[in-house]
Amino acid sequence: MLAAPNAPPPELVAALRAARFVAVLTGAGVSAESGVPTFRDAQTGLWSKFDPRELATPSAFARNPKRVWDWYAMRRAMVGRAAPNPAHTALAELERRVPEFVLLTQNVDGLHQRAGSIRVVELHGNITQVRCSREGTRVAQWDDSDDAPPRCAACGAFLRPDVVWFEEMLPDDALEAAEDAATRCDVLLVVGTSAEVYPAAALPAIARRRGAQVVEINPDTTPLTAQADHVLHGPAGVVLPALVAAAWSGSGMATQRGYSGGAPFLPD
Ligand code: BV8
Repeated sequence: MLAAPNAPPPELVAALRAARFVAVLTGAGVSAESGVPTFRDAQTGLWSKFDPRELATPSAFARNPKRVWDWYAMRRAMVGRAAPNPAHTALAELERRVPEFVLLTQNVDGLHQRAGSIRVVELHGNITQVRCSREGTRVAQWDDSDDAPPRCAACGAFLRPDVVWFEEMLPDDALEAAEDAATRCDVLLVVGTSAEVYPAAALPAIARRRGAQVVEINPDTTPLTAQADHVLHGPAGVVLPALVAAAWSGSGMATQRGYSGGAPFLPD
């Protein structure tokens, strides 16, 4: 039973309120409370049932395109049934409270955007999107008939999920935005990730080297725990709303991006 965490440390609350640029790195744990299984959870994790090498690599798709397509179709349906949870909502709220913000996610479920987050960088793509496996062009419509995977209307090649598979490079613009955020942020929140998949797992060390405060939010320990400046052990859906509320509720004026110094913006 995940105990309610203690109140966030006051020095962290102060750092968050004073931050000019807050960056957030999320993993599957932030969607766990939405019923989307994580990867590594021993029982419920996707990787406890399926071998990533057999499903999330270009060679797996080449070997058995139908198996890979069906697996992603199953996950796409699961994500379609899920809804953002209070962790997603709190991050959308945080974005509205700080002068500069970016959310770097390893998740392909699109739940951050559905919760109202705007500045989201999808490091590993988005499972609700599909593209031609040869030309790379995204397609909006495709029929999920049993002759899976469907083929590209232009060149006849198989369509594939618009995600980054293992042994595939991340999109340049996403990687650039991530490295820029890690080097310029004052605070980096690392939420719900086991910090084992690279290059995403290298971002906290970059931020720390540049003097940012690194905060881990996770019920368990990870390879990052020992290096983090603050560790909040608990479920993101409980810890994040508490942290945002502690930083901005009842404490008078809060900054609001685009806030132009008129009548003070009072938190609701
Ligand atoms: C690449 C999309 C060049 C698809 C994904 C350096 C060292 C070692 C290996 C490498 C290296 N550099 C590159 C590699 C290889 C590889 C890699 O990192 N391998 C790992 C396994 C060691 N990286 C790559 O292949 C990358 N590409 O490097 O290209 C190249 C070219 C040729 C050959 C080599 C390299 C591409 C990586 C992206 C792969 N695509 N996803 C899909 O989704 O199907 S990765 C996928 O798995 C996710 O996106 C995510 O990144 C990762 C899962 O991690 P998490 O999200 O953290 O989830 P996990 O379940 O592990 O953990 C959940 C956490 O949440 C836990 O800590 C748990 O305690 C916590 N939690 C649970 N409940 C809650 C919670 N937290 C808060 N609240 C809760 N309620």
